[in-house]
Amino acid sequence: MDRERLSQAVIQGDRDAVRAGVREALASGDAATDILNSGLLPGMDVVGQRFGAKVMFITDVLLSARAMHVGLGLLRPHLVQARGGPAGPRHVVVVGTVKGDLHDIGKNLVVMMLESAGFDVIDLGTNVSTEKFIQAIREHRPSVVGLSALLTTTMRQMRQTLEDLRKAGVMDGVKTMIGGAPVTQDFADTIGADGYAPDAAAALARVKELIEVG
Ligand code: B1M
Repeated sequence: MDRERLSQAVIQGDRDAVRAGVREALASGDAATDILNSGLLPGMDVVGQRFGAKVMFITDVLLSARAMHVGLGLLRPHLVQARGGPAGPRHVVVVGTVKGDLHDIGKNLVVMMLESAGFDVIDLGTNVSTEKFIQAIREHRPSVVGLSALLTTTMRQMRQTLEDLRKAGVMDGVKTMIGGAPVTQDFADTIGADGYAPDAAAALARVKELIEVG
């Protein structure tokens, strides 16, 4: 299946076609990153535009998101293949989508990217309360905590979560990174996050930098 048809399968929320398309592309030796970047993600971009323009509705978007999950699930082992990781001590990264926000496709890509570089990732999922972050930080002692948000409303929650984490006194030696479509470097500076990344590849680079700086 060519990339255009794979994008169409995501747009139409056709899980079977996405499954078949990704399998076919992998079987013919295509790189997982290429299938992701030129097939699945452009489809999701169109979904976002059509949803914004009110020509697609929430139920359609859900179907597309589920189809996307099927595709990512198949690509996951290939994207995470390089696991082996940086020399020296293993670093833990705790990641979650903040409270009130259910978007996880981008966060999951960030998780895959970090795992592929050998980080131990504790993925708290979506709609993550501050208490859950605190518990995970106490339990796993991460080097970095990553927050994702896709809604302008939950960007505010990011600020709140960071404030609450600092107040809870669990952030000694723990860096913070934020990301998600509406998030910017300016916003990260405003709320005092240590890092910001616009995409999954940049997220990996940023985590490495944050750990090196110490
Ligand atoms: Co939602 N949604 N949605 N949605 N949705 C958006 C975000 C929206 C922009 C659509 C639109 O209007 N055009 C809009 C937000 C508007 C705004 O806030 N200004 C919106 C809305 C309004 C809503 C609801 C409120 C709709 C409603 O109920 N009326 C509702 C909210 C639910 C909630 O969260 N409480 C809602 C629901 C949903 C679904 C559940 C149907 C579904 C999510 C399913 C899921 O994730 N499991 C969904 C989807 C799929 C989208 C769009 C179409 C696609 C998002 C996506 O997956 N993109 C989205 C439109 C858009 O963004 N253009 C939209 C692909 C993904 C790979 O990109 O997530 O940006 P992204 O991740 C990137 C980077 O941002 C970055 O790296 C990733 C990979 O490169 N990144 C990080 C992400 N997290 C990072 C963390 C990092 C670093 C980088 O460090 C920790």
